[in-house]
Amino acid sequence: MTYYQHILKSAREKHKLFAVLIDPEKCDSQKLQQYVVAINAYHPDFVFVGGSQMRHSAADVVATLRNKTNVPIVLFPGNASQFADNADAILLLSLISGRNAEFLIGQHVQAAKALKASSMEILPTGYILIDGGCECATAKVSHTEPLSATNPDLIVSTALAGVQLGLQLIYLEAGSGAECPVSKDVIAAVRNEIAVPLIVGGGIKSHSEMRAAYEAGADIVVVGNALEDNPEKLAEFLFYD
Ligand code: 1GP
Repeated sequence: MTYYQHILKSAREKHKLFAVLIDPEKCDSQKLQQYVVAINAYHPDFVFVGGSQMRHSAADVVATLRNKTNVPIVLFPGNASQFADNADAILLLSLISGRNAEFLIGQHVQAAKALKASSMEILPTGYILIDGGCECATAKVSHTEPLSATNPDLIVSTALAGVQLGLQLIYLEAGSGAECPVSKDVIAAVRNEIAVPLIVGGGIKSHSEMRAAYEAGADIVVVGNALEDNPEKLAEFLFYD
């Protein structure tokens, strides 16, 4: 079964998935070891590796995770220079909330041949940046404006257009470290109109915020910042009821 088939099957069966986001830029070898211990103890469904401001490739982090864990590793690259060919899959993000051609198609052209030569599964993803209450790195780096959280109509139309273009996943992103995660209303409005799996991330700091996202219709929740100081906090997301 491919990773996409697994995601589709889980979504159909309402088995919610959880991804830990590791930003190589913020993660030295000691911190990575702490992540390894927590991942092996609590078994998240995926580890996403990437970040919008990474100056280096993610290959070293991916290699360490591959040696020390069995978790599926998905690249979450901010641009073509972050490409690494040793992950299991890649979220090939097109920033469809913005109008910067570089992040809609430009970086993808740069990475296309290397991606074809790799054996990674490609997950074409419509990436929608939504105002999370503070200026986020993705907006800065991509020189795009997030969509207003108070205009669910535009967010829904953007997600619909992404699906109509053939994108297989929609990622609602409030921005790493967002003050306000994507609201239940926005998630539910998008969920109501699209059938492809829905990823939600940005500013999710607690089990209750995670659960709210799932209840509104998220299939995969992504948490990064909330685990950075203490990866053991993964237990609070995955083993709490
Ligand atoms: C960011 O959606 C992810 O791209 C995760 O955000 O770091 O705020 O959890 P946080």
